[in-house]
Amino acid sequence: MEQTLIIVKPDGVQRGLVGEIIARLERRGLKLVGLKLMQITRELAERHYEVHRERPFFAGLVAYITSAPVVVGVLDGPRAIEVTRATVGATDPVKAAPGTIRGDLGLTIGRNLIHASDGPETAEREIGLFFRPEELVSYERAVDGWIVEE
Ligand code: D4T
Repeated sequence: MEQTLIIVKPDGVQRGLVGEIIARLERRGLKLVGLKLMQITRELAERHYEVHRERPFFAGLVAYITSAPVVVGVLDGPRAIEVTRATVGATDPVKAAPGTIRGDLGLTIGRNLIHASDGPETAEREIGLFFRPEELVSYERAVDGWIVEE
């Protein structure tokens, strides 16, 4: 099993789309093992988006992600990182396929509703940035055998 971090960004929370967005990921069969509402500080935002520090959109990106509360979660499942990215859709909602979260609910890259980790190393790093180990819960669901073959 693999774990990945998602952030329902401020626009998702403000637009009342938290349930809709998380429901789509739950319906795929992914299991929530961590979830919380929080306001991201500037320091945390800068660490999270460290790789984009030199990019022209960095200041706007940090301002946006810290502008209002977000919902952060950790999803667990087989190939959870790739499955989540596919469900989320392309970074730019204009290019995101219909049927994806961004393709159905978003319009512009600067308000693209959700973040999802893009690889195993980033997932581990990002989960560590947003969750303490004791905030993640390990549990089984009765339905698991109907989602993943033994
Ligand atoms: P996140 O990290 O938010 O899940 O987005 P992606 O993984 O899909 O895309 P990314 O890291 O390349 O971009 C991070 C973040 O920056 C915004 N952005 C990006 C932007 O405002 N303008 C741009 O030109 C790019 C490339 C959107 C997502």
